[in-house]
Amino acid sequence: MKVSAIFLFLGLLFFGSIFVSEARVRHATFVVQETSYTRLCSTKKILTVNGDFPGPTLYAETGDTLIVDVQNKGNLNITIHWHGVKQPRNPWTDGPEFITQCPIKPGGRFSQKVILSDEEGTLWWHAHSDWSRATVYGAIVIRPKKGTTYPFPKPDGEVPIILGDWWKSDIEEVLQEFLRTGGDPNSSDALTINGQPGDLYPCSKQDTFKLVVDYGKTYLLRMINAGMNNIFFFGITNHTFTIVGHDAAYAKPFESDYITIPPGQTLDVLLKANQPPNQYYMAAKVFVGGGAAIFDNTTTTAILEYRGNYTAPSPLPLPILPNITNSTASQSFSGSLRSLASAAHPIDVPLEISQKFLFTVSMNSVPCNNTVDCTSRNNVRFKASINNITFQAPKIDILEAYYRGINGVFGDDFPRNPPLEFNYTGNISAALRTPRNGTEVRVLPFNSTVELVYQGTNLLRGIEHPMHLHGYSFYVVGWGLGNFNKDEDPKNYNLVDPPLMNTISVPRNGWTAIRFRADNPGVWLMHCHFERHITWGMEMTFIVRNGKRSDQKILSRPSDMPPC
Ligand SMILES: *[C@@H]1O[C@H](CO)[C@@H](O)[C@H](O)[C@H]1NC(C)=O
Ligand SMILES: *[C@@H]1O[C@H](CO)[C@@H](O)[C@H](O)[C@H]1NC(C)=O
Ligand SMILES: *[C@@H]1O[C@H](CO)[C@@H](O)[C@H](O)[C@H]1NC(C)=O
Ligand SMILES: *[C@@H]1O[C@H](CO)[C@@H](O)[C@H](O)[C@H]1NC(C)=O
Ligand SMILES: *[C@@H]1O[C@H](CO)[C@@H](O)[C@H](O)[C@H]1NC(C)=O
Ligand SMILES: *[C@@H]1O[C@H](CO)[C@@H](O)[C@H](O)[C@H]1NC(C)=O
Ligand SMILES: *[C@@H]1O[C@H](CO)[C@@H](O)[C@H](O)[C@H]1NC(C)=O
Ligand SMILES: *[C@@H]1O[C@H](CO)[C@@H](O)[C@H](O)[C@H]1NC(C)=O
Ligand SMILES: *[C@@H]1O[C@H](CO)[C@@H](O)[C@H](O)[C@H]1NC(C)=O
Ligand SMILES: *[C@@H]1O[C@H](CO)[C@@H](O)[C@H](O)[C@H]1NC(C)=O
Ligand SMILES: *[C@@H]1O[C@H](CO)[C@@H](O)[C@H](O)[C@H]1NC(C)=O
Ligand SMILES: *[C@@H]1O[C@H](CO)[C@@H](O)[C@H](O)[C@H]1NC(C)=O
Ligand SMILES: [Cu+2]
Repeated sequence: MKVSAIFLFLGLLFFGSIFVSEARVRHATFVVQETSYTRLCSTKKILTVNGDFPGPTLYAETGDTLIVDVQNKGNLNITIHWHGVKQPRNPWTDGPEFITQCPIKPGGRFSQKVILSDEEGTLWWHAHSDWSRATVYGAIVIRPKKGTTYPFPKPDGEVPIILGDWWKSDIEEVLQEFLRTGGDPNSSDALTINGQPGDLYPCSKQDTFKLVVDYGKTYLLRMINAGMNNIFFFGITNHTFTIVGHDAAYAKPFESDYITIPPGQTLDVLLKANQPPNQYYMAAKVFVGGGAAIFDNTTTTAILEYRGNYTAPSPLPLPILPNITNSTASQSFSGSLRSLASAAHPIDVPLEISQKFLFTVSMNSVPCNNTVDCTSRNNVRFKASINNITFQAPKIDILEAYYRGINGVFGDDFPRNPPLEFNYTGNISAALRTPRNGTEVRVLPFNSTVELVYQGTNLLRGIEHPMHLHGYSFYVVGWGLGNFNKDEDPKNYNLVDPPLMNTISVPRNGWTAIRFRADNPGVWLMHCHFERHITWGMEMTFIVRNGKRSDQKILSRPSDMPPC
């Protein structure tokens, strides 16, 4: 009896690991609604999913499909984006408003298919309409499917650590004021870890996020920067991290006392609980290379608590993080990311390039007539651009217009190169600062191989830009400071183990080169992940054409697409 039961059990394990590896379909319901939350001693209503802040974590295994029934019971138009999910052939439910769909209006709903393929690790979802993503976000955890394993010892525990920010005011009011004045938006009043500011802020001690660990065990921290406008430094007092993944791809492990994480990016980080049992601070603060901009100069904390019998010091010492303007620290961390590039996790970086682009990413200004709001800025409003085009959102989404052949919604002439060559990172004449408006896309043939160099400029002022591409991950093959040199810099590209990312921070007054194969047909947004920059117009769209075979074409349009 006993023996046969054990055999049955082993048999199940055996078959389980060999045969039950087919991708599964999982279902979830997201009800977008207004919910009261108290932070920093005051209560306000925020938009949430299912009443949770941060929102629910979606769990999946590699290759699964999730079907999320999104219901808008809030008071604003909303869309939801699955950040870093490639959605093969399925731009329909990618989420960016007026790019792949019109927003879900209050009372409306949209059943969104989230098709995972080779992503493994940590991704996240967030609103992609107005500034709702300030509170509408959550983690996507993608574990190895049955029969496969992590390329490192299985951690004893895992936890999403989501960095964010909090405004005392309603985020919609912050946005409206920002749109009206044309200046910088108000900075946040607090930074957050898993939705909590932590005990350095008023009225926040008791709800500070706490991670309880056992001495000797290893924990996988699934780090996500869901912040609106800032790159973060993060660390834990007396502990060293081992970085093992980024943007749902595996990394060559390396150690660091701190991490740098731009908005949009994720990092998988192993934490060994190998210090004397005690309480330790986790802390995050912003990194601002650009200097002059308004930013939140506070520190958010959470507590790493070992199980045991001890008296914690009071106050707890903070981790030593690079100071707020330390670009070297930011760049040397990001520059340490490498693909695992092993037999089990090979890379596939395009070597022959068929489509080459140089895109300037710039801060701009336009004349402003409004003497009330603009005088303090010499009568200008801030804007941003890619190749000197400030994106204008269309009234009908680009995907719909493309699919149905509706003319006049977008142009297909997004410039391959900057319209004007100048010393991008030098002292630039103010006369060049005014961009032009446009709703231009760049069409890519199916399966073309793309190299895109982002060139930061010093047009209004130099600043980092965390650039994010929908529908793809890309290899970051090079970066540097100053102007990209098309003859010299490619000689130093890393084509051996470049990191596979969906978001990469272009250094201030520097450049970053990425490569990808355009094998996912669809309409895919590319933009800076600083929310103020996307609002100022730092975005453009790629349309990747269908291939010849039936399995290389965009899937058919879901019948419940939200109407425009
Ligand atoms: C933005 O900050 C200014 C200055 O502190 C304040 O007067 C204003 O009310 C703030 N706006 C919002 C929407 O919070
Ligand atoms: C943390 O490290 C510092 C410096 O090495 C040391 O003085 C301190 O005792 C450590 N804290 C704990 C709780 O071990
Ligand atoms: C940020 O805050 C720290 C600590 O309060 C202070 O020393 C520093 O001068 C501030 N930096 C800026 C740029 O305001
Ligand atoms: C914790 O340690 C203190 C001091 O060493 C001791 O008095 C106490 O009994 C211990 N408590 C437990 C639950 O072990
Ligand atoms: C950061 O480091 C630089 C160089 O050491 C220093 O000039 C600056 O004052 C520091 N800033 C802060 C906020 O500590
Ligand atoms: C910047 O950070 C790096 C790495 O943490 C450190 O070695 C360097 O001294 C820091 N530089 C400044 C100016 O603070
Ligand atoms: C400023 O406003 C005036 C009147 O409203 C208008 O005639 C003028 O063209 C405007 N100038 C600019 C640069 O927009
Ligand atoms: C571009 O401007 C930078 C900063 O002013 C300067 O160092 C550099 O020499 C200039 N490059 C060219 C090619 O003029
Ligand atoms: C951008 O385009 C505008 C309008 O054509 C032009 O005035 C400006 O000089 C251009 N700036 C750059 C950097 O190309
Ligand atoms: C660009 O668009 C903005 C906002 O839609 C508008 O106010 C501005 O006049 C436009 N500029 C040009 C040069 O068309
Ligand atoms: C894409 O192009 C490569 C050559 O660059 C070729 O080997 C591959 O078969 C093509 N893939 C598809 C799906 O057409
Ligand atoms: C919601 O979106 C629709 C377009 O789909 C637009 O007509 C409407 O004005 C928007 N409502 C708000 C409150 O922004
Ligand atoms: Cu930007």
